[in-house]
Amino acid sequence: MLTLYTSATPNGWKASITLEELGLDYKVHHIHMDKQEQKEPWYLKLNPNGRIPTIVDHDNGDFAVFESGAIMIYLAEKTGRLMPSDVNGRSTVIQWLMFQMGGVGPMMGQANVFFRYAPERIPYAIERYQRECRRLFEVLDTRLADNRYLAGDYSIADIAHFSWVWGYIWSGVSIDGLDHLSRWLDEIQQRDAVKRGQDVPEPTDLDRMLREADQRAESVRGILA
Ligand SMILES: N[C@@H](CCC(=O)N[C@@H](CS)C(=O)NCC(=O)O)C(=O)O
Repeated sequence: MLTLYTSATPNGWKASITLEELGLDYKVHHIHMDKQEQKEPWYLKLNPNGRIPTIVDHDNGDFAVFESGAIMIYLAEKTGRLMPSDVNGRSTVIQWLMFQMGGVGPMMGQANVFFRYAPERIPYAIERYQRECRRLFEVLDTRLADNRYLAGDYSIADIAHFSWVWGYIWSGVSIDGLDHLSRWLDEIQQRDAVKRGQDVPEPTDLDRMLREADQRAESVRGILA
């Protein structure tokens, strides 16, 4: 039995999809980020960075793991699945996982901030992060041209990237012309465990988020006019 502390965000889905794929028994503790629960002292004892996700493994003396990539590696190694144990196979998965942790995740995160949430519209920042996301997507597309999955068999590297790339429209980054990436995205999206994991701790209605964002943009245009 494990506890997952999470919210409905890409980094949270990386942990919940992995737990679902592995069929592990876990309970969900919804961290309400709108109430800043991730900064409360009790939570900082589990995750010094004050962010989601975190897991606590009750079968291992309540061992706590923070950082989504570290959580995925811990769960894969605990079960011996979603990552091979031979040196080269393991390294290949970790390389693509690190590419997500250091590249796709932070860059899409910044694209979201400047494109969706910043109180001031800064075209230089929006273009910089969206262009870098598109470049990173092209790296994934090239890899997927000759490979069904990113690192050998379906692995935590695929789950990590899927959780972020799925929201490309929210980041305002096109995947037009990236046929291999689209094919991979469609395939992973069809997996039952992925669907279940993406509904943790609650379903995300991307269409509604996009409609509401459009309405907000309309009302701002209305005020400015
Ligand atoms: N490198 C961390 C990043 C985690 C992260 O940025 N989580 C976001 C949600 S996706 C968060 O908790 N944001 C709340 C905050 O910054 O206070 C990881 O991969 O676990």
